[in-house]
Amino acid sequence: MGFLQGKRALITGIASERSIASGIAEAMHREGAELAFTYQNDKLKSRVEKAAAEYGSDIVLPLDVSDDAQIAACFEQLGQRWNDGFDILVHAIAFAPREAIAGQFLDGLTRENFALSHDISAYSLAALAKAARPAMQGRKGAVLTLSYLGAERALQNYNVMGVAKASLEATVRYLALNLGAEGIRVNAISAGPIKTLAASGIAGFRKILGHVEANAPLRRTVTIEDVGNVGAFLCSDLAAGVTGEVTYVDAGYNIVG
Ligand code: 0WD
Repeated sequence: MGFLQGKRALITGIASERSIASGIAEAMHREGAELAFTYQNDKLKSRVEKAAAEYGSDIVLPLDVSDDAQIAACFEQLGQRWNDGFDILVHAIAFAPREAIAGQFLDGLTRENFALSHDISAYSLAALAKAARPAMQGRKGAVLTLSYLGAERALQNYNVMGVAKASLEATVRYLALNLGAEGIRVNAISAGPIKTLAASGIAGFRKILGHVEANAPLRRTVTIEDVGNVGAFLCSDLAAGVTGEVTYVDAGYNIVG
């Protein structure tokens, strides 16, 4: 029996089969969880429907996190399918305008770029947790999000996304404090670089992959399977004593100088 048997998980952020959310879905499905999915826009709808079908799910809901009405509608529709609640919320969403994640921090900085990056990449975690909260009562719930080393260190090109990830990690801690009394845990995985659609927007990304391969203690980059397995664990009762944490899944890169 898988360690997520009997759990229901809502997975956001699938944009392709290379998405980190796809790796998390795969691991959660393997461990016995029942899955539901969201897609950002019509362009992604059929792709997410196909992924859902592979996991035996026909719960596929639209969700652009920049729109409050869509957030409300998503959880309302989910409640019609899972009317006695659900256990796991996976937030695998981030966005920054391309010009803001290339070159010098100040060159791509505008009030609009800063606000948009924080809105989609950090505020959305709190907004989704707030909307999910009523349905996660009394079930040992777990919320998981994805961060990156740029939250802690000033990395070339990552720029405003690093500032948004710092906000995301602080949001994890405040959510954990707020929701702990309700038995809901909130954690982040800080993943090493993985070639996905979002990552290809970051200038110099290939160079970063090579640098990690050469310098990480494990001398390799991580895969979406590596991240998926740890994500499944963190959202399971095996991790019942862990909340408010940022867990690195990066082949050890963050510990080297
Ligand atoms: O190296 C990497 N790939 C790392 C990614 C290292 C460490 C962390 N992460 C994080 C990302 O910052 C993000 O938070 O992992 C999370 C998932 O990213 P991913 O799997 O690397 O990227 P991708 O497959 O592109 O999925 C992210 C998706 C978007 O894809 P695109 O590329 O189309 O922007 O986030 C979704 C969207 O589908 N997304 C939204 N969903 C709902 N509403 C929105 C939105 N407004 N904006 C983006």
